[in-house]
Amino acid sequence: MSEKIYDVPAELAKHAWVDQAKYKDMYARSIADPNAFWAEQAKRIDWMHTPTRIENVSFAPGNISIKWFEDGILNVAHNCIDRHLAKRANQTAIIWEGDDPSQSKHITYKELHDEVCRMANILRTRNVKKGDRVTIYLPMIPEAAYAMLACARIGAVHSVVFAGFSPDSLAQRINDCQSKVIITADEGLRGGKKVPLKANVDAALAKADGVDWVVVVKRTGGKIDMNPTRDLWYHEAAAMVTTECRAEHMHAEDPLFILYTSGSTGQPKGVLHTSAGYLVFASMTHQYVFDYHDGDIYWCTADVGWVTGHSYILYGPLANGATTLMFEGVPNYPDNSRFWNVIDKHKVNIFYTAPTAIRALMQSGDEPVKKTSRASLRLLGSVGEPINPEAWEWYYRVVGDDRCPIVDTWWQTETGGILITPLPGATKLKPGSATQPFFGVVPEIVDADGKVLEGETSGNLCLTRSWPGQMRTVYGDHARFEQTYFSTYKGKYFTGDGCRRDADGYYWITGRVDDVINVSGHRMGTAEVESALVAHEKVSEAAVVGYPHDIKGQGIYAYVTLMAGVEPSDELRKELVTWVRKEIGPIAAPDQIQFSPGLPKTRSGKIMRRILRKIAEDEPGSLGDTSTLADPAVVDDLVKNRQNKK
Ligand code: 6R9
Repeated sequence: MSEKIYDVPAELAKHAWVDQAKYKDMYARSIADPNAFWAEQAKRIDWMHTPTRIENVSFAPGNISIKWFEDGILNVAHNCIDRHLAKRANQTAIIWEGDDPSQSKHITYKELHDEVCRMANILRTRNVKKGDRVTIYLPMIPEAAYAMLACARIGAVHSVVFAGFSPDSLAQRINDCQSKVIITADEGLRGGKKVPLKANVDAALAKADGVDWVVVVKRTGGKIDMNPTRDLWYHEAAAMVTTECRAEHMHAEDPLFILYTSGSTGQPKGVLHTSAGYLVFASMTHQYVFDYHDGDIYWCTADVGWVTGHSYILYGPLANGATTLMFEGVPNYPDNSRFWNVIDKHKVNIFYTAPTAIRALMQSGDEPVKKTSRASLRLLGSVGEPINPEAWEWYYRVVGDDRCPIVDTWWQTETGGILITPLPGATKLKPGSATQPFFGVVPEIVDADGKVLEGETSGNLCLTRSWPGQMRTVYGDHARFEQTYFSTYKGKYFTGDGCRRDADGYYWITGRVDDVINVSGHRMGTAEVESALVAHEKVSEAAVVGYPHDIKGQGIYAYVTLMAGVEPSDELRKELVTWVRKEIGPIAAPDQIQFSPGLPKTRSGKIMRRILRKIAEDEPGSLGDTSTLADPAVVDDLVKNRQNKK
């Protein structure tokens, strides 16, 4: 671990929202009197009724209940748009940068208002009501923002499904939350390649019921099928509605969105976020963590299909009246300078991306970065997985020219917003550490038995208190919510992450301790990839683990046992990779497949994943005790045929 320390730049501290003294003071107040602290923060948004009850939370076994600002009434879209119009009607809300570098546009707050109202009216005239679910399956085009905010405006609950997911994954998510409407595009465009979104929706709807309407945005003009009784073109419907649409009065705890995420077992969970607490927290963290000031150009490279896109492309920045950049493309198209060219083109001040992108770009050397200016940059951010100190140093030195602090922000879909992070004007940086808790956040490190570990230590990361952005439930399955997050360590929220606390009280997230792997910053349940593999007719059994991967952080390593009589071959390997891509989506494609006649099982039939992980990591010398295996001999074969020999 690197122990280099980077001081807060003096100039930055002078103008920052929060310096070191203020961090200490505000943090202490947030813990000593959360009700007073969050009542004050609630003022950052507009209310139709100001809340008088602030925190009402129970983490008690059998009674997990999380409510914030519960008697408040508000509308999230009003807060992200209408309330800014008096001052910012002509300010750019969204800069859209297309996949093709010659395409970009600026959307003002007034234009955003009009387009969101149109989309909202399209939904309203098709009978979408408060509480109804709408699935959004769109590429990174402005209509994705219009669609999300339109739902918020009329009180519908959006479920955005990443446009890289397969028809099956989409169908599963549509069914789980029973969406009435799907909003999609003809095709997506990424790195010059087309993605058949409408065709995927058609395939998904062959397996999903209850969808009345499919709204189709024309992006590429590619040929698609339109079902005349179900599908409508967005541009045609938009021409028939007005640019005014009343914002629904919503209770603080009314659902805002569902976002599916992978866990260690079973199907993806519908993480449910509600209106007020989520918005207050997204807005506050966006302002303080990125030290956002009026006039800044802010760019988060995530996709709106992930929580980072929800909180830090859309809701946080727009609640703060910011100019937020939305990028349709990829980091290496048309070439490896794309990010830096976009920064120069739009004079980006704050840039927030993922370690996997940094590592990939680092591989092509300094030149593609150095030939650009990047003089506008003031602050850099990282999210999605642990950033290794080498990548951190390169990001700092080459991208930021030794000038821009890096905020390494730890959080999760479940947390709604950033929880452990530096504040750029307050926190000294250590490469690889997410540093210190945000206001109101109390991390605790526990051992396997739940014993609280003090001081310099490492173990499993829990949070002992609620914060306003916390998820409220698993959609339709509150028991699973409790089981997943509150049953391992009673009375506290368990994050699923391992963590080290150093002598300075800095937190270092070490990665997942459950059967979730993090591939290029995307969360994947090993169980999901396993069930996709065993759904193939030639596969009898599969076990999937993560292994260290230079660019992706973790790669997917699959052990596959074939049906009797099926011969292993490279062809079959390719077939299985294609199969998983089709079943789940390209992000779940295994990097390594090892055909293994047997898997290491205990006498009670449990697969010993510890052994599989060590073999995948190419560390056959440290398998530990294998004597409890039903057949210790299978290990020799696994070791001999491992795929990842260094
Ligand atoms: C926001 C997001 C959550 C998991 C989380 C952890 C990992 C995210 C991190 C990080 C180390 C960071 N993670 N940020 N690990 N340092 N700065 O990524 O949400 O997709 O739900 O993933 O990602 O393992 O538990 P999500």
